[in-house]
Amino acid sequence: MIDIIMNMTNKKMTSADLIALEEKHGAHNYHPLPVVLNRGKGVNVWDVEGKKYFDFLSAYSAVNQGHCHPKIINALKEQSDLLTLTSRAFHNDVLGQYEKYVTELFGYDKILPMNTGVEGGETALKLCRKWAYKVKGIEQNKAKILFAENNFWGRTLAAVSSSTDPSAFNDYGPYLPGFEIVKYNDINSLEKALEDPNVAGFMVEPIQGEAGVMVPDEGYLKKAYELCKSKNVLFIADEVQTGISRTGKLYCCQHEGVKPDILILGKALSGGVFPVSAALADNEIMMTIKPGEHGSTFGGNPLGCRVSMAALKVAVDENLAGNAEVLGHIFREELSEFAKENDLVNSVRGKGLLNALLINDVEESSTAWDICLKLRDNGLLAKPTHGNIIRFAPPLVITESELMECVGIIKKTINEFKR
Ligand code: IF1
Repeated sequence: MIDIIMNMTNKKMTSADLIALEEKHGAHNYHPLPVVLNRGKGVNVWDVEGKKYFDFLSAYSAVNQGHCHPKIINALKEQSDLLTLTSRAFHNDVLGQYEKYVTELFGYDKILPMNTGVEGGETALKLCRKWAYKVKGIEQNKAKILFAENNFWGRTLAAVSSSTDPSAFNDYGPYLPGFEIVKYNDINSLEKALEDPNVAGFMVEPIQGEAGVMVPDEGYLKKAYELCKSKNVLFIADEVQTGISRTGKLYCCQHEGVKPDILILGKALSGGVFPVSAALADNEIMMTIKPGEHGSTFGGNPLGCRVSMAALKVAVDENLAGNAEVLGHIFREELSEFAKENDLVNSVRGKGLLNALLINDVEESSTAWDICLKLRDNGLLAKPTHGNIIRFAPPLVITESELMECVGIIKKTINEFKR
């Protein structure tokens, strides 16, 4: 354990000391739950005072494989002693092997490796525009891309230009043009927007995470995909949060047999050990970008590729999708029953181990936050997505007995909660 010692007093720094450092020296662009973590293993994390917690956020589904999975950490350690970064000015001996493994696993001709989820999204949109002009034949600078209301795909100016959430886009104008909004889970809304021949793509989350784990109607993704195909429009799936076994399949669109034209991955693509993201597509789309037309210093670096290969192998070898499917049903059954007997809980929704609890209060309330503070006191970490919605997303390595222990903590906390 690395003890962080204050030089002057030789005193171990407390959570309060460390929060004060962030307050004084860091931008105030977050409002974290007041807990300071310094260790993680599997489904558990520990704070600097040594208190143990169940992690029910998984860094927003980046730690699907569990904290510090030995196989992923070993890959990181091995490669970090060999070669970490060459840039794409030169080849390295890992990238090609990684690209073969990932494209065969997901069933695509090619992958364009990036780092953060939002870079994966940006890559997908640039591919979509290139394809619009070079393949579909839309007039230059006229291509339109559709997004779903309440989408979230990151914090860049392009991402906030497509957002319908004022807290995401306020004071960041002027916004990128060529983006239009359709209602989520509404085929008629999409059909109407697709009448415009300049539409080149529709980018959508198969389940909207930040919006509050909004699961669309059965068949929505399939119908949306077919509508796009009928209009020669690219169906782009943002699976940064729903991908890598989280919802009970390798990626969420597989529940409806949909193979997106462009698949965006991130977060658990590396098991939360190193920033790795990607856009996957077949040649007609991927080959529209020529050498020098897109990339990134760290994109496809050997360290990230080795880590990502290990993370994907863990997801497959440990059947994390199967575990998520089975335990997700148990979680929703338990909490649905609980909702019937507790008037504070409205309902539970989700797929696999991406779930949310709807609290009987208004969106602007602090109830969900206050419940999360009590959950923290009781040894479980979760965070609200809205004032009345709590997301529950544990690492997919969780066992049934650990899940039932956590269901007990959630029920106990809510039963004892007083507004
Ligand atoms: C924050 C939210 C979740 C994502 C989807 C792309 C990205 C994300 C579906 C971009 C990232 C993160 C960002 C992080 C908190 C978290 C988040 F609350 F912001 F909205 F998960 F819901 N597509 N989501 O969920 O990936 O560039 O961050 O690697 O910004 O606070 P990124």
